[in-house]
Amino acid sequence: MDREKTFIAIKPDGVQRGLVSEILGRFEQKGFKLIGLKFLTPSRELAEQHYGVHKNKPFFNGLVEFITSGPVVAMVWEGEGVIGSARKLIGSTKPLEAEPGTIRGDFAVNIGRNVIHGSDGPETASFEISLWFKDSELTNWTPSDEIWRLEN
Ligand code: D4T
Repeated sequence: MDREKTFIAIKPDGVQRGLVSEILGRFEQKGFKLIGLKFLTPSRELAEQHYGVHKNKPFFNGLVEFITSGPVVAMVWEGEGVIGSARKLIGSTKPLEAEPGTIRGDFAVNIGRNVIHGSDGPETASFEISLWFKDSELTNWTPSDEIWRLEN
């Protein structure tokens, strides 16, 4: 399987609730590689672009208000199958339907406060990565224990 990249964001509720280290740890422990990380309060323009596909949905304005309401941890993670695997680690969009053991299953109850975002496919991932990060903000590096996690 190809090495993929995905965009992950800890939303303002996850930051405010002190869940940053817990969430980062789950991705690290799984074995994915962090290649981009920033902490920012998104502008309205960035939020509207990020959630552009939901522009005509009734929850769009509330969603943009929420995501711009405070700091967000924006990340790019790399690894084999990372896009789908991250969605599994995150769990269902509706936290009450998310399995225990997933991030939303363990830490959320409400769809409008579901703690974390993850790209839902390869095209979305490349769109979101280029929306939130410049190429120069992504770091290519080799973790020293990589041979113990990847056969080749
Ligand atoms: P994100 O994009 O935040 O990772 O969520 P998902 O990929 O899991 O889910 P989504 O695109 O369907 O929804 C985007 C975002 O909108 C919020 N939302 C969604 C909401 O507040 N009310 C709603 O009724 C829906 C469907 C939650 C996630």
